[in-house]
This record gives sequence, C-alpha cells and structure tokens, in this order.
Amino acid sequence: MDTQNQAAATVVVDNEWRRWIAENLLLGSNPNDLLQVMVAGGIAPDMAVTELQAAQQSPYLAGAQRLKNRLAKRDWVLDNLRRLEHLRAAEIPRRHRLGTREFFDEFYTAGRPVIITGMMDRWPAMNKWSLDYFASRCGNAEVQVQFGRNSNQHYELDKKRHEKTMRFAEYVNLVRAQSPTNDFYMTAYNDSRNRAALAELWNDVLPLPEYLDPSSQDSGFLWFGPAGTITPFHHDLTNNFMAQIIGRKRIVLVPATEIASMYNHEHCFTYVDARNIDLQRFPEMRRVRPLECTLNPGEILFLPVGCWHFVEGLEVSVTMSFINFRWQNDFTSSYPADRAF
Ligand SMILES: O=C(O)CCC(=O)C(=O)O
Repeated sequence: MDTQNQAAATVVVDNEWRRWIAENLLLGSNPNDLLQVMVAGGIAPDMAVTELQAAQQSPYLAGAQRLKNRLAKRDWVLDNLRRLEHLRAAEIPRRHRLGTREFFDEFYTAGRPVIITGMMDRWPAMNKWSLDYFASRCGNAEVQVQFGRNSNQHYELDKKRHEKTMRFAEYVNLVRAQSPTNDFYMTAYNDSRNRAALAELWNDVLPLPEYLDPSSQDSGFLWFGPAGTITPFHHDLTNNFMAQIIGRKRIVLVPATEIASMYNHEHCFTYVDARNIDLQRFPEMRRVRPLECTLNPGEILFLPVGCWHFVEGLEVSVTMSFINFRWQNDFTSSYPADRAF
C-alpha cells in the first residue's frame, strides 16, 4: 500500500488497498472512516468513494460475509462452552491413581486437564535419575539441544535455527553450572536424535498401561533443562501427558474453548506472555480464565488437545511427555494446512 504523496492525491487503489478495504468492511468498520484513511493515504476522494461502493456491492464480499456469519455461529457455540467451563472451580484437579474408566470418561473424552498422582512411584527413574547419573550412564552420547534462545524472542517458532549437537556430559555440566537460564533446553523437538542416543535412560521409565499403549513407537519424549526454562503459550495437536521426574514446573493452562481470545497468529502459537499479560495489546484476554498449577516430581499432567499451556522450570527439571494413548489421538492429520491464522 503506497501512502506517500498524500497532498497530490495520486495514489492508485491497488489490490493491497482492496484487500484492506475488504478486511475492514468484514470487520464491521464504518465505510466513512475507511474513506478518510484512504484519502489521507493519497487516494483521490471520488476514486476512494467509487472503490468503497464497488466493494460494498461486490458478490465476492457477500460470499466472504456468509463465511464470516458461519464462523460467528461457531464462535457462539465455543463461547457457550467457555462460559459453562467458567462455572467450574478455577483449578486443575489432582486425582490419586486415577482409574482407566474415570480418566477416559471424566478427562480424556471431556478434554479436561487433570494431575494424576501415585502412578510413577515404581519408576526406577524416580530414584536413580540425577545429573551425576546422566553423566555417568550416557555422558558420551551425542545429543541435540535447543541453544541460543535468549537471542531470539521467537525461539519456539524458529526452533530449527536453535539446534545444537554436543556430548551429553557437556550439556549436563551446563545445566549444573548455569541455573537459572532460558538460553538452552533439551526439548521434545530434539527427540529424533536423543531417543536413540539416550536409549539406556528409557529402561528406567515404566509403561502406564492404564492410559498408554505400550506397543506404540511414540514411547516418550525427554525434556531436560536448568531452572528458568520457558516454553511459551502454545497448544499441542494431540492429547499429551507430562510426567515430572526431577524438579518442579509452573504451568499456566487456558482451555481450548478460549481460542477466540488467545490471539493465535500462527500455527499453534500466540504472542501473549503468560507471565505478564498485556491487556492493552491483547484486550480479549480479559475474557480468559487461566488455570495455574505447580507440577511436582512424581505427578502426571494430562494436557488435552488444543489446550494452551505455558511452562516454566522452577528448578533443574526433567520431564517425560507421552502421546501414545490407548485411544484415538490423531488430531494432527485433520489440522488446517494453511497456518497463518
Ligand atoms: O515442559 C515444557 O517445558 C513444555 C512441555 C510442553 O509444552 C509439551 O509437552 O507440549
């Protein structure tokens, strides 16, 4: 859009202006306000009026308006679910050794988060895992981590650019020495390399047949980092278990039904920072009711598909995440291909 040369009124209405007009008319802007912006942008008033009238009468815009109405109806359905959700207590329930049937009926199929306690008590990892154990058992393994995250505020979106390979013992020493920091973190994204390199550690993790399918290939992702790691607000494309082994994590959740207020600009991400929600920049966030919890070692958090979550490592922390549930968990293949929302 060319906004130069305002006084001479020589700017032509190009397709970028037309896209802007269409978008703003669909958003419900007053055509007179749009006219003023166009004239201030250097478009001759009569040309601006003609273009605005053409847009308002355009059958293309009428088609788009129809889709907008349909989306508004879907938003109404989601908003009803959101309002009903707000009638519940604002907390994530903790359930001790939750049974299969109860988990399935009350949480998995209902898309509700829950913290399950008492299911990891027999895991060898709970007693054996420590920084020393990691270094002594797998120190020579070559692993991949996310590195240099402090230099890029969009480090999660750009995670490919932050891959770094190093010996596991070297990484363990970094974690030991530099806490707290968000500059480096071994995440599930690094898993394709790490699962094979650290295979020995997987022997210390027991299957959870009450909820997970032990025959599945997707048998756990390792997250290991110093205190201070931040995984910004995003949602997963699957249901997910976070099983906490070492250290505590602070987690902020926003149910999937709140998506209309989450400023989801690209793929599964938002720029909203859970630590300091800027209500000037993101006013719709006033409608959202975040749920907060601390996940302790030995606890498993169920994160329903689409549920927004922000995760902060309060201490040196190790988590295993799992997606190999006994029930349908492929929501990825039906995810929209065009991810610029
Ligand atoms: O533990 C973390 O830092 C993030 C975990 C997470 O976001 C996930 O498993 O989807």
